[in-house]
Amino acid sequence: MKINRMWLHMLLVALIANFVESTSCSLAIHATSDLRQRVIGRCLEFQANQPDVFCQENSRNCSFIWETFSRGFARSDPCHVNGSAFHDYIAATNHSVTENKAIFWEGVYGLVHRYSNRGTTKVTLEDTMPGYLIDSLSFCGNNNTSDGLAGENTTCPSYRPTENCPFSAETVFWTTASVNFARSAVGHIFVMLNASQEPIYHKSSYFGTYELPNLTRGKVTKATVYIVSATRVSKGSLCGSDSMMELKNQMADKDIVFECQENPREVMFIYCAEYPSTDVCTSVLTSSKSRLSHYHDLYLAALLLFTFLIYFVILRE
Ligand SMILES: *[C@@H]1O[C@H](CO)[C@@H](O)[C@H](O)[C@H]1NC(C)=O
Ligand SMILES: *[C@@H]1O[C@H](CO)[C@@H](O)[C@H](O)[C@H]1NC(C)=O
Ligand SMILES: *[C@@H]1O[C@H](CO)[C@@H](O)[C@H](O)[C@H]1NC(C)=O
Ligand SMILES: *[C@@H]1O[C@H](CO)[C@@H](O)[C@H](O)[C@H]1NC(C)=O
Ligand SMILES: *[C@@H]1O[C@H](CO)[C@@H](O)[C@H](O)[C@H]1NC(C)=O
Ligand SMILES: *[C@@H]1O[C@H](CO)[C@@H](O)[C@H](O)[C@H]1NC(C)=O
Ligand SMILES: *[C@@H]1O[C@H](CO)[C@@H](O)[C@H](O)[C@H]1NC(C)=O
Ligand SMILES: CC(=O)N[C@H]1CO[C@H](CO)[C@@H](O)[C@@H]1O
Repeated sequence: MKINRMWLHMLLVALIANFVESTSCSLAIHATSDLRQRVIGRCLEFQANQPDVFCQENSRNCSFIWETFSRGFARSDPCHVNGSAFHDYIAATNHSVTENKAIFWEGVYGLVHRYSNRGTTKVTLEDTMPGYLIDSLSFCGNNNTSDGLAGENTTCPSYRPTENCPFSAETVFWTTASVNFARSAVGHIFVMLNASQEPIYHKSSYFGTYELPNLTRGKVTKATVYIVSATRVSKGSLCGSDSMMELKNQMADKDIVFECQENPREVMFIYCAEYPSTDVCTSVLTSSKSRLSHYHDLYLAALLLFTFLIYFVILRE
């Protein structure tokens, strides 16, 4: 689940193809090295950060979790991993998702995770245990190694399914995790989408294919879509697009109330902290500045009034 990174990597790969041999550590498309240590380390860290949830009695066994994960794809054909390969892993890591906090997304990897703030503001799949442990890792099976896992010098197929590689370990993992996350969503859900994707909502996206169909009717009551655009938009131009109408209808089929917001302030403040000079940010920042100077004017007026009052009191005495 890292579309922006994927593009970045493709660009990087194209740019530095000549240096591949000497810079293997920068290439995420290679199988992640020290996979076991990293998954177990993340597992310990995830639980340590939430002592109230994963207290002594409820703590999960990270070695066991690693075994359920690696067993899923060890020694298997890199492009035809069994569809139930990660069921044990999901069962071992699964937990409930806080009501009204689940946020789904497409094409906004960096922004949605800065916004969700590790599950504080909202909860993405990558903020839950099943997703957190595996986020941005690259992995696949290999029959030539002692543990059956691809080593750091092997390239693993991406999570994006292709015709020749429809069921890579990463594809099967993220589809299974996405389906499970959607089933765990309760109450008011959120969906962050990227205005530069055409169409903004696509039925064949991860969200459209694995998540939306698995939202539970009656359990999920309302959906708010946040559309993020780097340029200013006239009100309704994105929310009124055909693909949003299609999404609204699909939600209605599940009795989910649909709401759509273009460049919502709470998201744009996060976005603009990183990209202050983009077109949309200059307007967001200007409007908050003018409000500030408005307060400043009020303050000056109050100060002036106060001075006059003091002046009259002193004059009278
Ligand atoms: C944790 O799981 C591992 C692997 O399955 C097992 O060997 C170990 O005994 C378990 N530890 C505890 C404390 O249950
Ligand atoms: C790997 O080896 C196992 C056991 O020998 C075999 O069952 C499996 O088909 C092999 N997988 C691949 C992808 O060759
Ligand atoms: C996939 O795994 C399930 C459960 O382990 C098993 O019943 C099924 O036969 C497997 N399918 C294939 C094609 O190997
Ligand atoms: C995971 O947890 C959610 C919420 O508690 C539940 O709805 C779902 O059925 C669970 N899935 C599995 C595979 O245990
Ligand atoms: C939206 O997608 C475009 C094109 O892929 C990308 O350049 C941009 O960074 C994305 N926006 C966000 C907020 O991630
Ligand atoms: C495993 O080894 C065989 C024989 O040396 C080789 O043909 C094959 O490409 C290797 N597979 C991987 C995934 O490295
Ligand atoms: C990967 O390749 C590098 C450079 O060729 C080599 O030093 C290293 O031992 C290889 N690692 C593995 C696990 O084969
Ligand atoms: C209950 C339900 O609709 N499950 C669906 C979840 O998503 C997968 C993948 O699209 C479907 O195959 C299931 O039928």
